[in-house]
Amino acid sequence: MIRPILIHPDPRLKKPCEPVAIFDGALRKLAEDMFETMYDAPGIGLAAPQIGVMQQILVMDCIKDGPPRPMALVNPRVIWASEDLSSYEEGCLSIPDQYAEVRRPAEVRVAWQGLDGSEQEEQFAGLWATCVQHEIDHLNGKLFIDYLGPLKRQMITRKMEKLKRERARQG
Ligand code: K1U
Ligand code: ZN
Repeated sequence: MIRPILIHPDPRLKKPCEPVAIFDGALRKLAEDMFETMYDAPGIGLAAPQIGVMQQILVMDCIKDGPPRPMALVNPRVIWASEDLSSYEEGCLSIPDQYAEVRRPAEVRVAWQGLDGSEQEEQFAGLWATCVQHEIDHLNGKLFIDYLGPLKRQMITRKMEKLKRERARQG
């Protein structure tokens, strides 16, 4: 089921999420809906608060060409980050059509739980590293525009307020 994606500003996009404690069919259905919503958008990642679910789960698939690699990360945490940084022009499904350069660690090692509760660990580089950090930020109530200066952030926020007013009028 494709779920509606929340658009900034929304208080749910600013709040930290709760850790997942129960690994059951409802969690697997949530992940399934998140993959469907992400691929439909289309996007390369999606975090649960973007669909209004305040739990620590994210999905991503950064393969552009070739067979897909859908990944679902529950309770993810960065356990190591490289000192060297890389810059990428990020976008966000909750901030449509707005892009900005963000500098983040070029490589990160992330630990998480699978949908069955099993412990997992992997090192990410390139677009995967950028995406997993962007999605973990969502779980902590942080958006990529929080890395920008106040003027740029305010300009984007005003555009999003206008977009939401227009969408509400259209019904
Ligand atoms: O979390 C999100 O809002 C999803 C976001 C992830 C992301 C993009 C770029 C850098 C870091 C994280 C997106 O997927 S925006 C859409 C996008 O980047 C894209 C869409 C279609 C094809 C390729 C990329
Ligand atoms: Zn985002």
